[in-house]
Amino acid sequence: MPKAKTSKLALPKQELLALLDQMQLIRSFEEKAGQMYGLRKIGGFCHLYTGQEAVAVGAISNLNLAKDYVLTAYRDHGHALACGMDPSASMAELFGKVTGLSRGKGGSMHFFSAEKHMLGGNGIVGAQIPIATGVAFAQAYEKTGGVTLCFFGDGAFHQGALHESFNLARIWNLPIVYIVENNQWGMGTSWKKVSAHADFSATAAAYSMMGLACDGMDILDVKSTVAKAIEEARKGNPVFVEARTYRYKGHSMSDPQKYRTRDEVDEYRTRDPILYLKGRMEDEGLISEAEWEALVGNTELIVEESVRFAESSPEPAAGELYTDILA
Ligand SMILES: Cc1ncc(C[n+]2csc(CCOP(=O)(O)OP(=O)(O)O)c2C)c(N)n1
Ligand SMILES: [Mg+2]
Repeated sequence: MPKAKTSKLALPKQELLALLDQMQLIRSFEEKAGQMYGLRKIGGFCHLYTGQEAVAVGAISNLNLAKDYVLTAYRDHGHALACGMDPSASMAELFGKVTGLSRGKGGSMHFFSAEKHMLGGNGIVGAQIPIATGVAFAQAYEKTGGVTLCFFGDGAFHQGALHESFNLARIWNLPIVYIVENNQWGMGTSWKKVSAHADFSATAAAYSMMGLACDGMDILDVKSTVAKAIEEARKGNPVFVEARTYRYKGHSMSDPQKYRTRDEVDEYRTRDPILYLKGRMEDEGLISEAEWEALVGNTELIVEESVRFAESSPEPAAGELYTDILA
């Protein structure tokens, strides 16, 4: 079901190209990570973000990461790259190398950068929600003018910690935007089977919060919706945004995907967020085939280089086993 093309693109060409470029970098990175997992260069848990690129890139493109913060769940590679974290250090983290973002000790689920204001990556479903609420509390308390974007999945929506956090965010007027990436599935369970409400964003009303919904396959809709949410949040009004999206790959690398049909996946692929933006730009003469090929070629070079870097980096030394960890 291709999306109906609406109004003219509201952003300048360079900005659109940058969004397309970031989404394509995430796509290339994730495809390479999948291959490297197959070759056993990467071990442990690994959850790919393919299909959801428009959500992280569209939302995070609105931030000023000098003062704003991002927190997310374990499907975190896309958010990290959208925050400007280094693809080579990201790949090295997946490889468990000392040059990785978390010195090779965090792995796929624990990408983190204090410098880039990306505070993880969290393997416990919903755990980042109260943590992000605390970050927003600090921003308000210290009057930094910053906001926090807190991403989580549809599977986290029913966690008690989310509802406690929403309540606190409202009564303390915290500068936070909660974004549920409703990719339709929590592991192998349809969100429809476990949700009492068919419209997540409507539940914001229960906390006197603004609730917004956007098409997570359309980066322009994500970007403008989250921009509006951030504007509210900076005034001390927390906002809850639902982005309807879809993950193309299995939940993690060991998922036989028996719970969904190939047709369902193929249907969403016809609305691919990257091809959608590219198509809209082509319609308005804002990208040529040569520009597109150059963009794809460049992201592939960056990703190839990230693999070279990860392969050639050393493992953490055995004596480092107990450093930089909390136990
Ligand atoms: C507290 C907790 N319960 C259960 C799990 C096991 N688990 C890992 S991912 C997941 C599904 C989460 O789905 P969703 O929030 O929709 O995120 P998605 O994988 O779709 O990005 C579950 C139940 C966990 N990691 N933490
Ligand atoms: Mg989900």
